[in-house]
Amino acid sequence: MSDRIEVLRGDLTQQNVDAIVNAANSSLLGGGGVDGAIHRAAGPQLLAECRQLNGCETGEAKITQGYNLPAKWVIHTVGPVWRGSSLGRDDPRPEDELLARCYRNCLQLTQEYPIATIAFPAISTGVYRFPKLRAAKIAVREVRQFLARNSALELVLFVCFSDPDRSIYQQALEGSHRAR
Ligand code: AR6
Repeated sequence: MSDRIEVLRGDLTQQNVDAIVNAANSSLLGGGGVDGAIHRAAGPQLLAECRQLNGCETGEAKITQGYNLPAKWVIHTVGPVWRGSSLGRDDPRPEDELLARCYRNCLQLTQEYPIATIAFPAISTGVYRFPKLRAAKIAVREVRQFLARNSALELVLFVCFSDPDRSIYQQALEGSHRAR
């Protein structure tokens, strides 16, 4: 495994990193899941800043301060709603590229701001129903590709909310290792 990728079970809002990523919706005005947890932990100033951003398209990313969070920055991205079958077969789907763009655009912002450490949740895999292993493979592929080109980013954390979710990321990491 790359030294610069770690998987852990935990609460994203408690991570001591430069930036955490929010799995938001296109309004950027809060919601449930990890989005709700981030807004609760960051405090009302986060919502006030988000109101200035005029929303965000699926696959795009926008940055705010972290306010009461340990993280200095929050990168808000909007994952795709999974519209494929519940089996999540391997045929390519438009949602795959949209999810990949979320990771790429969040990672790109680390080059434009003083961000050396970043923590991601499993974007789109909750309310938006993206199949979890499929999403983890896309996340791992995009992060590996970015790290291969960018030495400034020191650490990428995948923060999972449960042990089964953590195992899925381990599987995705091991699979991508074998494929290289
Ligand atoms: N730390 C880490 N992971 C978490 C946390 C947490 N505190 N809370 C939830 N997760 P979701 P989505 C995991 O539904 O699918 C919101 O209402 C969760 O177990 O938060 O992208 C937004 O406003 C799951 O694995 O995001 C949007 O409307 C992952 O985070 C919509 O949900 C993502 O689940 C976005 O849906």
